[in-house]
Amino acid sequence: MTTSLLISILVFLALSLFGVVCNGGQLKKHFYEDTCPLAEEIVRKITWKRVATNSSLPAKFLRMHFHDCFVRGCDASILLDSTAKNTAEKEAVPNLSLGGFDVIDEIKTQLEKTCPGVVSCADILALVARDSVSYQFKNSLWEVLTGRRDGNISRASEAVANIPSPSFNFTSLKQSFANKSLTVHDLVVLSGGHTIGVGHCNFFSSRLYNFTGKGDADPSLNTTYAAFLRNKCQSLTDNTTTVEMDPDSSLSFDNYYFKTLKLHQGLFQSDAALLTDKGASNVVDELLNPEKFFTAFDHSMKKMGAIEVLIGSQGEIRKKCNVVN
Ligand code: HEM
Ligand SMILES: *[C@@H]1O[C@H](CO)[C@@H](O)[C@H](O)[C@H]1NC(C)=O
Ligand SMILES: *[C@@H]1O[C@H](CO)[C@@H](O)[C@H](O)[C@H]1NC(C)=O
Ligand SMILES: *[C@@H]1O[C@H](CO)[C@@H](O)[C@H](O)[C@H]1NC(C)=O
Ligand SMILES: *[C@@H]1O[C@H](CO)[C@@H](O)[C@H](O)[C@H]1NC(C)=O
Ligand SMILES: *[C@@H]1O[C@H](CO)[C@@H](O)[C@H](O)[C@H]1NC(C)=O
Ligand SMILES: *[C@@H]1O[C@H](CO)[C@@H](O)[C@H](O)[C@H]1NC(C)=O
Ligand SMILES: *[C@@H]1O[C@H](CO)[C@@H](O)[C@H](O)[C@H]1NC(C)=O
Ligand SMILES: CC(=O)N[C@H]1CO[C@H](CO)[C@@H](O)[C@@H]1O
Repeated sequence: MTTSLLISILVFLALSLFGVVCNGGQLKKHFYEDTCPLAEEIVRKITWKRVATNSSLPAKFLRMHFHDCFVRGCDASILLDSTAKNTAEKEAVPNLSLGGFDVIDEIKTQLEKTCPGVVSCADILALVARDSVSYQFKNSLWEVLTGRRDGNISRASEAVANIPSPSFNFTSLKQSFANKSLTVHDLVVLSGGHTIGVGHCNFFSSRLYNFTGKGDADPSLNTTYAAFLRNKCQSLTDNTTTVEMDPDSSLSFDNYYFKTLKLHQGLFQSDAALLTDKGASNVVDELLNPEKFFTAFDHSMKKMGAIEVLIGSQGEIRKKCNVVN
């Protein structure tokens, strides 16, 4: 083999590896530049208008995008309604308290007027997640590549199988993320999404009242904070009360989540679990620096937004986001 051939092969391998590691597969920047130039602006305008009057929406959309990507990839399967024959993802227990579907519908209706049949619901959701969270900064917090296409299958059972549970330990969390080609670094960074939004009592109340079945509390939970939470969540069965995941800063996207983790005030076992592994806990320490957190969040969101995406002629462009064509 000639040296130059060997060099070309090495360069090719290095470039492919770079491509896989550094971007979202075959998604692109501004995929709709020619086919629907106003697409991203329309999404942002409507999202910002709605977030301006409803501050709980950014958390809803960030979580919705995560749930979409973890089940059959980011293909808007989370937006599909159940049918007579099929129970859809959005009915699955982990999906409890999803919301904001009406905003997606408003955006889709406008996009179908402007450029019919062009912009996928999967891209709309990825953009809305970014734009809703970014409203606070009037600037895009992370880059969203586009070109996703919509799937036509949505099963509640797959949501249950793929979405990590708040009672997961570190090993199970790591496995769940690895199954989506996400690293421990991504796991810790993306858990930072819990800097906004709320959790229902029943997802963590065993930590307050009956951790090992002996009427005890989780010893890894800050005792002062546990007392505060017991005051909010008065019983093991309370499934209506909600608590801010990042106390006093649950409407602000920042890195305080990692500060609360260090005070042993992570709300779920899955939050507290990030301190139980040396590697993960080192990442927590690194993300106490806000600049590092924002940079890392951009990078990990791009990876999450590229999980098992449909591209090219795969899937379809739905006409309405809640039903297949
Ligand atoms: C690491 C594994 C994760 C687990 C076990 C988990 C679990 C949960 C649970 C149980 C809730 C509360 C839902 C409720 O009571 O209504 C929640 C809320 C939330 N999660 Fe996660 N989550 C995880 C990762 C993520 C990721 C990767 C993101 C996004 C990057 C995210 C974003 C959110 C947001 C924004 C909320 C608040 C939703 C709202 O206010 O309605 N989570 N999560
Ligand atoms: C804000 O949006 C959420 C999710 O759709 C909804 O449950 C809530 O009622 C809305 N709040 C207001 C004030 O419109
Ligand atoms: C791993 O992902 C595949 C799809 O990519 C899914 O079918 C499977 O249930 C997942 N397993 C776990 C343990 O999350
Ligand atoms: C983590 O949870 C899994 C599943 O419940 C269990 O099999 C495993 O033993 C746990 N690992 C540790 C280190 O506790
Ligand atoms: C606590 O857990 C144990 C073992 O699972 C159970 O027998 C007991 O009834 C629980 N206590 C309450 C108050 O639910
Ligand atoms: C909350 O718990 C009650 C009583 O156990 C149950 O009937 C209801 O379906 C639950 N609600 C939700 C939203 O899970
Ligand atoms: C528990 O939280 C309080 C603030 O509420 C903090 O002062 C204390 O250091 C925390 N304890 C631990 C062990 O992190
Ligand atoms: C789902 O989409 C695929 C193309 O991605 C198509 O072959 C299949 O017929 C569709 N199934 C349904 C039920 O629409
Ligand atoms: C928004 C939505 O569809 N939520 C559903 C989540 O799942 C429960 C059942 O566990 C349904 O009752 C909700 O309607």
